[in-house]
Amino acid sequence: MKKALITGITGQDGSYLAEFLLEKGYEVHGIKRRASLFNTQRVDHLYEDPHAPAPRLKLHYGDLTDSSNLIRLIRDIEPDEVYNLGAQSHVAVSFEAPEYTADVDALGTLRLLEAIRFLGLEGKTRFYQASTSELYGQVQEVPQRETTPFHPRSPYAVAKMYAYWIAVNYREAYGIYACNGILFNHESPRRGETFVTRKITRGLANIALGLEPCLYMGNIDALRDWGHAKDYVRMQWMMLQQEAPEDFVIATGKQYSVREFVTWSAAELGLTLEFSGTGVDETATVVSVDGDLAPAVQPGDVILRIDPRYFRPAEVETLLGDPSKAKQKLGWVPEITAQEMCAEMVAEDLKAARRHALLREHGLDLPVSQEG
Ligand code: NDP
Ligand code: GDR
Repeated sequence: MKKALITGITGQDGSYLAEFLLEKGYEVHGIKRRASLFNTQRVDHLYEDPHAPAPRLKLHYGDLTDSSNLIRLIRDIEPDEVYNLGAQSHVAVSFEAPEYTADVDALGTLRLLEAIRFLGLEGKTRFYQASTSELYGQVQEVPQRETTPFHPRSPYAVAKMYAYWIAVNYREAYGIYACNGILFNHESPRRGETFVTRKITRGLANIALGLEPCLYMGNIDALRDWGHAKDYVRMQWMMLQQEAPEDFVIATGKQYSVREFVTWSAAELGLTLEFSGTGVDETATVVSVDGDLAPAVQPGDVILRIDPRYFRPAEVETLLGDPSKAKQKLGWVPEITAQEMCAEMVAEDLKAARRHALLREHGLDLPVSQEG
């Protein structure tokens, strides 16, 4: 039985990848962080009682800032594959916590590679690095492919650039089978609530049921190439099954604006919007309401405003990937469109909003947070 170790198993991608590898018959080990509240919601459905005869999912406490912990885990597990998905992954937060982001995202990657080398596992353990389209930042070529020069635009992207190159370096210097997946934005109903797509689907579902009055957004002109996390974790595994390690761009090759994503999400709730004004004065007003999914909304309601607090000190305005290499060499093509993904996300967030509304009806209210 092959063994995989996933850092970031409690995150969006980690949870889908764990499901995928368990289905493939792997023994899956994951690193979770100690927190004062439970933080394993995304993998709880995969949980197996550790007292069961042979559980195939095992979670270990650890942290990418702790070398001795990483060395001990890799020594004990001797994984065939390490998927380094753990990161402080929020671009805007990286401007607030640049040093911590560098420690986890850049040096954390080095610590894992050093552990593999130090333990003499170069010939056994294959390494996947969660690289990112944020490396392209201020884009030098459209669409972006494996050979496009990097110009990172945030402390997150600069840290990920170090991680990218240290993975390449350990491949060249020590022969470690290390691959970078340069993944463009990918989302799902498990996406963190402060990333833009989830903020929109969750916010509009809450507005539909009267739990929030208005969505406050940053730069809705930003253009992204959005795929579904389920499609993207399949590719993370495929990359490590090749004879020789290589880096791949993973994207859909289609680009939409944040404003378009808002329009699709509203349409899923039966709402037609009109955007008016420019810059910080732009708003979205409801023009018509079809069906009964948004009982709390009336035509004329302003449900989106711009709040400059969500602008970033340096913005990545546009990203569009070219996944041709992944298609040609690995036969990978994304199966879920951005619109289908948006519909799935809205449907899930509407269910959550209904649960919340029901609690409120019974006097058991919870606060609704809208940071991000
Ligand atoms: P998430 O933010 O959902 O998950 C990040 C994971 O990393 C969580 O499990 C988190 O733990 C863990 N983590 C954070 N800090 C540490 C630390 N110090 N030590 C150990 N673990 C830590 O990210 P995604 O699942 O969306 O992304 C996975 C990876 O892919 C990340 O590296 C991200 O930067 C990268 N990426 C993501 C893209 C996307 O569009 N989703 C695109 C390109 C790259 P906890 O649950 O406790 O917070
Ligand atoms: P990104 O994702 O920065 O691309 O990083 P995010 O969803 O946070 O932002 C996408 C774009 O939307 C704009 N935007 C807003 N973003 C947020 N979060 N909140 C808002 O209110 C808002 N309004 C507009 C942003 O300015 C940006 O242009 C994600 C992360 O998953 C990274 O870890 C990953 O590496 C990259 O995708 C690829």
